[in-house]
This record gives sequence, C-alpha cells and structure tokens, in this order.
Amino acid sequence: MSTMTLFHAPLSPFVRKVMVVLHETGQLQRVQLHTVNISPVSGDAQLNQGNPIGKIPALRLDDGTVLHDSRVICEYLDQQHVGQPLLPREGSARWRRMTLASQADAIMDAAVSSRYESFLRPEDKRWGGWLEAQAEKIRRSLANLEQEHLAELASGFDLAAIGLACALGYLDLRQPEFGWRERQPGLAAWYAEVSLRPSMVATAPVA
Ligand SMILES: N[C@@H](CCC(=O)N[C@@H](CS)C(=O)NCC(=O)O)C(=O)O
Repeated sequence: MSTMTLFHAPLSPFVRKVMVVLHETGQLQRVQLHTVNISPVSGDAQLNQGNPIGKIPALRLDDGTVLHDSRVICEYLDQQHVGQPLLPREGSARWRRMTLASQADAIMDAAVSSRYESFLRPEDKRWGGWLEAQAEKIRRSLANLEQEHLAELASGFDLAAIGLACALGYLDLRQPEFGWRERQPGLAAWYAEVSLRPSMVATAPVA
C-alpha cells in the first residue's frame, strides 16, 4: 500500500476535514503526517514545493505529485476507497452537495480570516468592520443551512456534512462566544450528534 504525506496542523479546520475523511473511509494508515507551523506571513519551504500558495492541507503522493487544496484532496481520497462515496458521483445531487460543501468551506474561510485579523494582525491595524462582515457571512450561512438544508445534511455524513461539522468545531474553538447554537438550534442538535462519531472525536482540536 502506498504512503502519502499530509502537510498538517492540528487546529486547522481544513486539515481536520481531510483527517475526518481519512477516518471515515478507513485510509488513515495510508498517510503520514508532516506537521507545519505556518501563517499567511510565515511559510514553510518544504510545504511550498509543488504547492506554491503555501497553505495547508497539501497531500504529497508517493510519486511526488502534490494535491491541494482540501477540496481536491477530499475528492481524491473519496475516489480511493470502496465504501459509500462521500459525494454523489453524478447527477444534480452531486452539484447540490458540492455547493453545500463549498458553503461549509466558506464558513471556515471567514472564521480563519477572522482569526488572522484578530490575532495575527498588529493590534493598531485591526479592523472591526472586517470582523463584523465575516461574522455576518457566517451567521447568514448558518441560518440558510438550518432553514433550507438541515434534512439534507442529516441524511448522511458526506463531504458537505463533514465540512460543516469541522467549520462549527473551529468556531467553537476560536470564537466560543459566537452564540450560533442559540440562533440555530436545529444545527446545534445535528452537530451534537455528529460530534460523537469516532472520526470527529479523534480529530477534535485541543487549543
Ligand atoms: N482553500 C484552502 C484553504 C486552506 C487554508 O486557508 N489553510 C490555512 C490554515 S487553516 C493556511 O494554510 N493558512 C496559511 C496561509 O494563508 O498562508 C483549502 O480548502 O485547503
């Protein structure tokens, strides 16, 4: 069996998504982790090889090919196992689920960019309006997921559901005061249930 290298950081929600997919599809043993400590202003030379944008996750295959970003890696891993696919392979359901998965990624993007704004950026350059706009994107997205897509999300722990679960886990880690559970009790109940899955428990971020 081939060994792949996953460029990894334990608190990244995008990395967690890949880790959950590895657990859910029984491919954990195929990957060795290479942990990096990066930010938008300090990279890692090895990570940048074949991945010039320098973000994590990146997956180096045993022939040296590097796959990025997390969506591509998750799709690749989903093509590599024999169980139930984590995205429909064709038809309108595929595009619907991919759009939901993309919405989950966008929540992560807004939350990660808020983290950089409030933690990494020098204090005198921080912009409250930026933070509020990111928070509003997240609130709007979560309200839409609860109102329009809850039943669909609850129908299977696929790439869209995995992405959303990792996004919510990251919000709890970085913005515990965000209060999404009060606004979205349906999502909160769904999340409480999926958080018990072994893949989620094994990958839970600890700050
Ligand atoms: N679209 C990318 C986003 C990945 C991302 O933003 N990763 C963050 C860590 S959570 C990162 O590498 N930040 C460093 C940087 O922006 O240079 C994906 O889905 O993999």
